[in-house]
Amino acid sequence: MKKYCYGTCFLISIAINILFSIYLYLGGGDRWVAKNPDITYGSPLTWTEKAAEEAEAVAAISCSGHGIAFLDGRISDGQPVCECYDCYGGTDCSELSPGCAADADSGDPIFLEPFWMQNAAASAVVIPGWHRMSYRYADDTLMSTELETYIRKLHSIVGNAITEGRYMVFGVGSSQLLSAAVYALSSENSSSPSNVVASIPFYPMYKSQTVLFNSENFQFEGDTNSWQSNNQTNNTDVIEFVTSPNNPDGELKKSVLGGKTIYDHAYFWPHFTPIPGPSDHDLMIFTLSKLTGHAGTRFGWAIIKDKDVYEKFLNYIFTAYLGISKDTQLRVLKLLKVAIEQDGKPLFQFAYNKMRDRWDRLTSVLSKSTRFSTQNRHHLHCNFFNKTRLPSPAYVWVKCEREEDDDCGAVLEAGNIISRSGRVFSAKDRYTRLSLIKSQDDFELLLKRLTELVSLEKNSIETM
Ligand SMILES: Cc1ncc(COP(=O)(O)O)c(C=O)c1O
Ligand SMILES: *[C@@H]1O[C@H](CO)[C@@H](O)[C@H](O)[C@H]1NC(C)=O
Ligand SMILES: *[C@@H]1O[C@H](CO)[C@@H](O)[C@H](O)[C@H]1NC(C)=O
Ligand SMILES: *[C@@H]1O[C@H](CO)[C@@H](O)[C@H](O)[C@H]1NC(C)=O
Ligand SMILES: CC(=O)N[C@H]1CO[C@H](CO)[C@@H](O)[C@@H]1O
Repeated sequence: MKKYCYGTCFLISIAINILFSIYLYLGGGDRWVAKNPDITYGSPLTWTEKAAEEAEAVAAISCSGHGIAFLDGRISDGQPVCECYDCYGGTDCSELSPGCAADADSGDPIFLEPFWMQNAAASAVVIPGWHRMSYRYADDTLMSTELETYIRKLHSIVGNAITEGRYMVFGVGSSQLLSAAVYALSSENSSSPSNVVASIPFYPMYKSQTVLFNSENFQFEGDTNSWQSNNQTNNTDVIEFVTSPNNPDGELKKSVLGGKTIYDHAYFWPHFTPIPGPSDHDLMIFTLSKLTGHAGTRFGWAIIKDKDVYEKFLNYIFTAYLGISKDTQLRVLKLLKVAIEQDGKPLFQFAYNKMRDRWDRLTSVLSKSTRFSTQNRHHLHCNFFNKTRLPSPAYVWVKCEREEDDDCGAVLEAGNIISRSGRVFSAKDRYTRLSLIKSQDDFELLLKRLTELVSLEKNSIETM
């Protein structure tokens, strides 16, 4: 009996192996090898194996959840060291320094890091040594057509911008496109420069770039509303920046002057605001930085209606920079493929939940305060989530209510919180900005310090 079985079982086993091999050979095994339907893999990995091992080895270095090791980080004992988040130290980032200040200053979008760790397999990309060495793509452009297609797809899924029949230009972050836009909208050879304006409080880069480029064709003129009230003639040439939602206060804004306008939509994503409908302006600028959180990748895009303006954009990007990195474009393509999975639900739900949770916890702390107030938030219908919801802006625009607290940043600093003062945004120092888009550790520490500050208020009332 036993011998009989050995023989038959052996034959059956061989038969199964043969059938399985034929199945794999015919491509049926792809579903085990990769989920990506675009690409079929026939043979085992050869030259990517070492790179993959290297990438996984560095990702496996434990930094206690309070830091990350990177392949291009500083090396110690032959391997990259942990780079710890603020206030954490030690070789594995496990030591929290007591009394460390909560730094809510920068707009570094680290809050999305956990999403990309959860989507590690889908978002990793391998770059061969010979990847796109040319200045140009095969169609003789500086921009990936495939990437452009994905950006248009993304906007149509989110419903936040009209892209049909519009031109698109890529830039090194949206920062490069902001200055390209001023150049493209300014009047050449005119007797007086175009006036660049923005509504206070505004993102300071508009002013600093315009000042830095110091052109004969444009100059920074300050606040839109005071410009409007002081300049009553119609024949002056103005370029208006409209940031919507606004940095620092999160407000959805519209053009005041209705002339040449640059819509900066860096934060016009469901993470931060209800999407009431698609933006349909002549010139709209978006950035990867606040969409997927990859500020370090330096990628942004402009959506342009007018052909002449588009050509001036291309001229600017070509003449000043010869286009943007092809490596960046490959990486962005991979990230956007993940972003549009399941019609964007995983990414946008993650980002919105995170922002909403932070706002809920923050407003619960600040509701006990009479000393600090924040911007008002109003319910709006969000087409993307198909529900009415509050905005959950990237920043809290804090106002110090006490007469004597006219330097709100200094008040927070005394409470061991670093913020960005109103003056940076050409506003009053009675206001200051707190970032809610940094790491979870940064947020937890910020909340702890704010709670301490607010409880001091209560004690002082009780002792009065
Ligand atoms: C309103 C606004 N626009 C543009 C940018 C620039 O972003 P990036 O150059 O990373 O695209 C920022 C960055 O914080 C911003 O807040
Ligand atoms: C501006 O002047 C330069 C040189 O005089 C000329 O080549 C260019 O075409 C002019 N541009 C416009 C928009 O008139
Ligand atoms: C500006 O132009 C508009 C329409 O062209 C006109 O209605 C308005 O009165 C003008 N304003 C001034 C101050 O000239
Ligand atoms: C949006 O929600 C409403 C009610 O909540 C529902 O009737 C409607 O079908 C939904 N629309 C879409 C496009 O899902
Ligand atoms: C041309 C003109 O009248 N420009 C004035 C517009 O208003 C600003 C103040 O906001 C003045 O400084 C300009 O001289």
